[in-house]
Amino acid sequence: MSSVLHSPGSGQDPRIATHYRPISSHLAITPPVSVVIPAMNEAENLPYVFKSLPGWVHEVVLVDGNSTDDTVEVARSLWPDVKVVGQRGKGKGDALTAGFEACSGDIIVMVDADGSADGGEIVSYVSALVSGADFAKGSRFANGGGTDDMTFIRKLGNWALCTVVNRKFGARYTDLCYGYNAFWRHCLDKIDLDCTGFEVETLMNIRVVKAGLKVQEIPSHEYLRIHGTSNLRAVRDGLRVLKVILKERSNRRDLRRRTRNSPLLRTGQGEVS
Ligand SMILES: Nc1nc2c(ncn2[C@@H]2O[C@H](COP(=O)(O)OP(=O)(O)O)[C@@H](O)[C@H]2O)c(=O)[nH]1
Ligand SMILES: [Mg+2]
Repeated sequence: MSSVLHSPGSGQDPRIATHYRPISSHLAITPPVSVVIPAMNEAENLPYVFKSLPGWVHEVVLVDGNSTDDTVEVARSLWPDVKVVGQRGKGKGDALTAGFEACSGDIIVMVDADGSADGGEIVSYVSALVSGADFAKGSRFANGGGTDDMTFIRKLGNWALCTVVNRKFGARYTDLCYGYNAFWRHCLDKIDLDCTGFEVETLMNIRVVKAGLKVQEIPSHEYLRIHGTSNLRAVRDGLRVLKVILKERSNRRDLRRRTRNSPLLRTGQGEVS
């Protein structure tokens, strides 16, 4: 559903129509929105995921992690226009990287395929982006957010890692390892993703703050995975996240050292924050 409106008083030639798409009773937008869904053996959960997606999204890109169930067939039957892409390697980070490359929208939303994310929240993410944010970062621990899916150990680990990121990178995040986020496509050039596993969200959250992008947290509720079990292993993946934090920290130190020693950068050209 899309309509053509003229912005009142814009002084624009009325013959140049801008296509606005209503996304709520209060908001109509022009940028096309792509939804990326990484899915590995999620056939049973996909009906819940697709049912909650708003009809106004421009495209849905499903990244299949070599599923051995009917994930791809079910996705195609539920959303006939779904763009199905494969991934080169393994892991959620690898899948998202492939999915982002395949997107044609200006806004990209990441949604898990396990039924834990409510597609009805997409409007809040998109509203934040069209209001000026570069990156709309879901948070289960911001006021109004919540989780039914995290164990005590996962909450503790996420809190500890989030605290380290806030201290080391000057961020003010309330959540770190959460898969529901949205951003303008241009952010991809600044964050240059190069990881394969569940550390992907942490890497994105660190690089957006390092790049000086405008980040807005969106309160989000994470529901229980409906069928199947999580692929995440708290200790193994927690250590991977920690490794990414330390690596990003040391890259930052190297960069500062290089800045101090480089005559070009010392004169203020190509400022490094
Ligand atoms: N394509 C793809 N998707 C994956 C992979 N690993 C996890 N996912 C998907 O990423 C989402 C989050 O994974 P999940 O196992 O629920 O982890 P959790 O949400 O952290 O407990 C789900 O939609 C998974 O199907 C992978 O290697 N490839
Ligand atoms: Mg999950």
